[in-house]
Amino acid sequence: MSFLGKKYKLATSENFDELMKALGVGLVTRKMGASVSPVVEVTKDGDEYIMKTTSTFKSSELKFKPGVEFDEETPDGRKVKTTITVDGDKMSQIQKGDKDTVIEREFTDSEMKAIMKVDDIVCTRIYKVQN
Ligand code: ACD
Repeated sequence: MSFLGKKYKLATSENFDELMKALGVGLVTRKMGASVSPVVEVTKDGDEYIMKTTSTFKSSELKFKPGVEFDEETPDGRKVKTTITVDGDKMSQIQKGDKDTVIEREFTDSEMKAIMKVDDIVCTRIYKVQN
């Protein structure tokens, strides 16, 4: 779990606008969302994980136990039922709502790769460890 406590900052992003469109996100939020480079940090407290995503536009903090469904409000304001599982350095997040979304994250010592899927849209975002 060497990724715990590391800060990963967005470096590259593909198809994020298409993904947001598929989720019904409006133009202004899409433009703002596309313009920021969020920083993701995961920590652990007992058997609970805390995933903080911070940006100048929106930030979020998810507290979860692996495999236990919880209520999440997405950065664009949708209410979804979320389950996150952890397998070594991989995390799989499933958001159930009007549109189901899957976010697969893989952490290494130097980067984190997030693959987000909605309908037939695949968005890939790569984050680099911040020094
Ligand atoms: C990230 C971005 C996380 C994006 C999460 C869900 C995608 C769905 C909709 C995005 C809606 C609006 C975009 C607004 C802000 C983007 C930054 C969000 C930070 C919490 O993990 O890189």
